[in-house]
Amino acid sequence: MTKLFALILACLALGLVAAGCGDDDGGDSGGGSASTTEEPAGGGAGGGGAQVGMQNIQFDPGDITVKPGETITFTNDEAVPHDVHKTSGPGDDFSSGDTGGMQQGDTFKLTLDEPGKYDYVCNVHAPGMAGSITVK
Ligand SMILES: [Cu+2]
Repeated sequence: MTKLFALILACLALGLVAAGCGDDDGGDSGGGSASTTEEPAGGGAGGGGAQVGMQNIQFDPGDITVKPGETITFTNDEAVPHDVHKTSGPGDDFSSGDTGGMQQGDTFKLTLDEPGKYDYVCNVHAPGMAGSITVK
């Protein structure tokens, strides 16, 4: 009886030790974990969009294609007043405001929801300074 009892005690003890060794010490995993995956810029709504510059009395680029609702930003990159006025295309007219109202550094943001082709000019320099936006 005593031997059996001792054996049972031994088994219990071993079991406890094994269990004790089994507790996972996960604290040592790689330290810094600095591998934060960076999301691509402009993934959010309204981020980025299309850019159209105004320089050398031209829109640059003159013809662009955007998705519906994508923001198009016109920027006057030179010391010559410009503007943006729609000449044809679906929906309501758009414009940057007064003729020649955009000074150097001024921007005009536009979004178009309806698919189609939109033509526009700079009224100061039309017809030579013109461009188009295709929405699809
Ligand atoms: Cu112009």
